[in-house]
Amino acid sequence: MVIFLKACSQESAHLDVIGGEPAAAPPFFVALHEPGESSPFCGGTLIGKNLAVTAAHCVSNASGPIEVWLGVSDLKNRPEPIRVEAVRVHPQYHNRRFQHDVALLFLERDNGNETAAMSVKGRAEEPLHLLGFGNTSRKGHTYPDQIQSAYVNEVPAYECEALGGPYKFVIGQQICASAPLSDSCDGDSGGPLLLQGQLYGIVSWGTGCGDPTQPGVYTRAASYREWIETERNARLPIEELAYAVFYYPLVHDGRQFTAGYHLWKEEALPSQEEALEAWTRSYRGQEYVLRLLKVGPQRYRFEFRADGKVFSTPAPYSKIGPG
Ligand code: 4AZ
Repeated sequence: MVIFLKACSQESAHLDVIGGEPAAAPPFFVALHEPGESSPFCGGTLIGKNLAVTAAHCVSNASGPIEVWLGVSDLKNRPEPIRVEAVRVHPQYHNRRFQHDVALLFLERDNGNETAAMSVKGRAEEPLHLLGFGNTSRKGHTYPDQIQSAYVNEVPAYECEALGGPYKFVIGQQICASAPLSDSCDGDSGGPLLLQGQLYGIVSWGTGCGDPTQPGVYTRAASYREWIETERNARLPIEELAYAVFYYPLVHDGRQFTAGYHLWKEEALPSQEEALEAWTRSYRGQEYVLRLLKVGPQRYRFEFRADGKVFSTPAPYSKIGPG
């Protein structure tokens, strides 16, 4: 992250988050590193149980295992590393245009750290908060031990596109942001851009660092909510998948549970009364049956039949509706 302090200048006066004050990392800040290394190569954000989001370009060429530190503020005082069990890079990630620069990290554990909510806002009317251990110098390479924090402002998409060059590939699923004295830089990639404490963007790229006429570009987190749910569900154990059919909008393609997605998209979740009956639907020529069984007052069990198999949730659930 590049932050220019102009001693005694008027410009620095309104950048109240800097001034050499070290920041504290929120518990959901994720620092990616190679096992045995003492400094991170990218940032990320914990967004769910054992689940972090980062930039695709951080992990798409990974040649070995990756570990993370959660909530690390000072690299001289690092918490126990956590192993990344699996990486999922967005299938449309374009490594030259930097579009869909998003990837998921499935962690071995998350220590119960607080997770970041994903912002649903489409436009930031207030400054966006950047956090990272990236390069702090515009020309050279200086990497801090203490996490850096700065604020940048969203630049309208049309202005950003009009800059031409690589910026002409900026799409709606991206955010451009700049500030007179602050920017993200190498090493900040994958890390959070927060709006009101919620995940709004993911550090992706920019032309150089610290030139306010060349904004930083961020992956728009809200554009990937569906994809993230799909991937999250794809890793659920099979007994939980029937439950997921009802609770999440998407289920992993290529498995019989694609039917669940169809149901969710095309139909409202059935009311309690209707849901007590089984109903049959056909999806891509395949029939499936969904049943919601009432097993007590406000207690339900889900059953899902497809491909001649029956899956049932192991325990009754008391909640009906999107989780
Ligand atoms: C990078 O190399 C990088 N100024 C990240 C952000 C920006 C530039 C470069 C934005 O990872």
